[in-house]
Amino acid sequence: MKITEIEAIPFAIPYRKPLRFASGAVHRAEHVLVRVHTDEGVTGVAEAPPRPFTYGETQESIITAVRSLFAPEVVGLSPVEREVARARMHRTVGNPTAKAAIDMALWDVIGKAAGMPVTDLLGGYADSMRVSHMVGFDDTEKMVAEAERVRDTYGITTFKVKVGRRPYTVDVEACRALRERLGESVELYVDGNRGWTASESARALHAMQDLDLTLAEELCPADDVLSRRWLVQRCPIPFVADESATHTGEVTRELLGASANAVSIKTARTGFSDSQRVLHECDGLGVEVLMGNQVDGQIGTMCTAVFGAAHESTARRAGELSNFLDMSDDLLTEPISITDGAVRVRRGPGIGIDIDPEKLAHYRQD
Ligand code: MUC
Ligand code: MG
Repeated sequence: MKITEIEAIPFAIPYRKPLRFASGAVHRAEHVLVRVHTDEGVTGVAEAPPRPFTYGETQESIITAVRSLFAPEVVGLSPVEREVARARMHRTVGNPTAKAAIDMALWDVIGKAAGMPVTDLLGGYADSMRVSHMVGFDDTEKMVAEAERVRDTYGITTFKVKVGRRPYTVDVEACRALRERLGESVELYVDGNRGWTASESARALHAMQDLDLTLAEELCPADDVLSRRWLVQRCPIPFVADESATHTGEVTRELLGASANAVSIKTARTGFSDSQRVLHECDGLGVEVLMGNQVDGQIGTMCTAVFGAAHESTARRAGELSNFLDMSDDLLTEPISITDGAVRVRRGPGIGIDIDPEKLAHYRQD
């Protein structure tokens, strides 16, 4: 089987409610659908979400990278030559979500051709993942109301609270209200998206020490090297590297530099192949991981679930799988459902998703 074409299709779906956080906000899912075609009629799909505030990619840059840089290198290969495709794509630096979408679409082709779910090919550890819901910036009352609604509607009991506002006491108040109103039975952790300095972070952690937070993610910039190390040394809970650890080299630097001691894995930026590299690196070092969300749509969310459920250490924690709930629509023929706080992976071949042609025709922008 040979790869004959790689399509990069821009689409835009509005959010019902934008997600706001310290490094930016997402109002519309202006993503890129990547489709890998083969000479045997098997097609693989994945999506690339542009996040300029994290990776510098835009919808236009992803399309150009796929069409002009990567497709010419990958067309003509067999879909199982993933390492060849990877080596060729990595001659170009950056462009993580464009590379990741091609990698995951290749896995989708391989799964479909083999008649097997990709989650089984990756590891087949579990058939579902517990869901963690991200609560973005808002008035405290609205943040509490959203968490209560998500808990009552979907059975979700793990919440990542966005922090990093100034003064830091605004976020402390929101986290305190969430703990008081949701009770002891929910898990709460925080993500600062580099919004605070290390000293603000230390004061915020001190002010929240009685809230039983389980993780602190990217509270201050990793580039503030010494103060970040200072903070991580004093942090009483695992300090998660997310945007500072976007590939194995950065993971090594952050962990060995004592600037983090847990890692967020995002299939949107490391696909399946490089997510496995990051995971195995963390497993080997005895470092905790969690499955993060790049404000993914349902395609990206299913990719995260497929990878997270496949491995023991990613299935241990709840994965961030619910951002799509705030989108007004999506492209799948069979939408993802969250039941009893969990997303099930599908038993069909490949990633387990099909694109609805009418929805794609409606939302595509080219
Ligand atoms: C997250 O975990 O930070 C927001 C910015 C980004 O890069 O990802 C999202 C969620
Ligand atoms: Mg994060």
